Amino acid sequence: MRLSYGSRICFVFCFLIIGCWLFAQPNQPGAYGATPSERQLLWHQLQYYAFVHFGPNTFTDIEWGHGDESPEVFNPTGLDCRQWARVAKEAGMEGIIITAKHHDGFCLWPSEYSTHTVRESVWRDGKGDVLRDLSEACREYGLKFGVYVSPWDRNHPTYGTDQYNDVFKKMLTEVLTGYGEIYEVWFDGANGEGPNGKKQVYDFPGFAEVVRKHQPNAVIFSDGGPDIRWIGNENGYADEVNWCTVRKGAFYPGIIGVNDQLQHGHEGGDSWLPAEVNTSIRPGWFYHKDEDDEVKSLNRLIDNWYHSVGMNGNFLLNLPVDPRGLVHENDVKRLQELKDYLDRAFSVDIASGSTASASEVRDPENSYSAGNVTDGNPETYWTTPDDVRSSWLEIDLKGEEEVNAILLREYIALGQRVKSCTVEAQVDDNWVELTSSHTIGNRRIVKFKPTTTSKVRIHFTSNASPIISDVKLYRVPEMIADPRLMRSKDGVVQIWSESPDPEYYYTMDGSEPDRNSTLYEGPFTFSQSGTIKVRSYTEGGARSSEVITFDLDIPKTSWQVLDETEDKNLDRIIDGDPGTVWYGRSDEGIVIDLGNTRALTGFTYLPRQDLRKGGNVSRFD
Ligand code: FUL
Repeated sequence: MRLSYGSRICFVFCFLIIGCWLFAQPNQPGAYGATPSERQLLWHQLQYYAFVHFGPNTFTDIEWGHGDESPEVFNPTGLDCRQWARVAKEAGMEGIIITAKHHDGFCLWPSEYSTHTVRESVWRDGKGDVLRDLSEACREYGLKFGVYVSPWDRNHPTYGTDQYNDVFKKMLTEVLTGYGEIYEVWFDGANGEGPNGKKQVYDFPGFAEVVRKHQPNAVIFSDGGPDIRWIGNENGYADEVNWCTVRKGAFYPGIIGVNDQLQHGHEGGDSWLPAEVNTSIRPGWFYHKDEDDEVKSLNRLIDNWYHSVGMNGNFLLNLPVDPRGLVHENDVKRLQELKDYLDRAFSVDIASGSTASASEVRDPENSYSAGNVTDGNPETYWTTPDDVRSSWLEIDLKGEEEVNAILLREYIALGQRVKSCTVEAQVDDNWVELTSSHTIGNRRIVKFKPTTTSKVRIHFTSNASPIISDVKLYRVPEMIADPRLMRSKDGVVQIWSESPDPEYYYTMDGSEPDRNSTLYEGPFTFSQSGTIKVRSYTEGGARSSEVITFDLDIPKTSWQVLDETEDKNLDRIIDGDPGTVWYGRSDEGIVIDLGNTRALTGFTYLPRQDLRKGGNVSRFD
């Protein structure tokens, strides 16, 4: 074969570039175990983006539409996707994923393959298209655009037959080809009955092929990937052990009973499948007016941030758009408070540019020195010879600084290696332990007690030589913990919090408490239904927490759990104490005698709180 002159020039040029690169990176460490794909690496550069749940449920005030709602219920009075994008951008978010179709089957775009869409609604005389508006707004505000498309469809007449998989692929094709670049496709594993009472056997490999064909750079999310996995809970909590690796085939969309494994991943797993951490800013995914004062507190969102972005995950925070078609003012306010906290916490890296040394350096003549971890460049890294499994890095701040948080990053393009680490500071010539942690992965942020020091040392235990690209140190603001409240079975209310010695002021008439409200002086009896709002004050009133609202329903004074199983712990489910737990077998019923006849319209239950996972009821009668 004879190459043209142009091709030869091109060939020589490529050869030179590769040669220079190899020369610049001699003795480069090899990859360890599973590594991320290009599209996963792009996703790892993100941290925080919005989920938007919007559709007929927004207007019918329910979470799961039945699919038989009239399309006319969908009628936002002032839909403004530019407001959503502006709010997300100002909150520091990097993208928006919209429920293009939820389980009720209603399409937010005028799909040719359904008669249950915006086209059939009265909104904008059936000429509107939410995906068009939102994709354009995202482009205008420099945000990424993603789509949630529910395979479960309680409206489509073909659901439950082979034909439906083709219908779904065609719908997907419309979404993936009509609205520009899409960065993430979110597949919900939920699989219930359709209008004909049948369930669907989903063709997930076929759905993924459609995504790859039309949006090759988009990552596909589901419980089991193929690109991004669910974290195993909807509360917004990853765990200290969070491997990006999993055993091939261990997870698939809709899998149940493995939430614990989803949360932790598998050490040494042969597939790269990192976790996305999702939760809603309110209790529900969709908007409900009666949740306007149940927007998660700033403390709670900060906690979610440290347990997602700070625990090797990306944070997907849901904003339930309201019936006007806007992100509600209360949610906007909270998002701005979170942004303000994050700016105050992370805009100054105290370790930036400081010198660093290490127990060992791979090939000291070349570019793997300890100083790479403080140069602010995530593409440079410190590493050791191949056989090192236990090592340390020391950061010299050149002068005393007060620090209370550390950020660590592994160079994950070459695999996830660190199993655990311990952080120490030199205080009065002694090394004192500040904190310890398990896995690192793409990003780990750990808070510790404010400490004044000039030297910080991190010890690593790893499954292969450690490769660390970043170490940053911060002085993050300390928050006043949210007040907590509990009413015992006999109606006695107690208020407490994790902050030392605050004063609590409360109201029972729905007004916002301040220091003129009732001071909490100890447990008191509250034996009716109603709302108690509490705010804590510290430093003689100079600093205060947010107001936390507690809705207390029917008092349980006359309740009794009928103990048919001799299980002494049954009383724990009505003792009002969120810290006590009752475990039942999944087929066991519980009988509660309310002591008198009452008209009931619903019930709530509180799953186990301490593990931040598990304990959820999946079915009940
Ligand atoms: C779940 C759905 O059933 C909820 O409605 C919501 O969309 C959540 C994000 O995923 O599986």
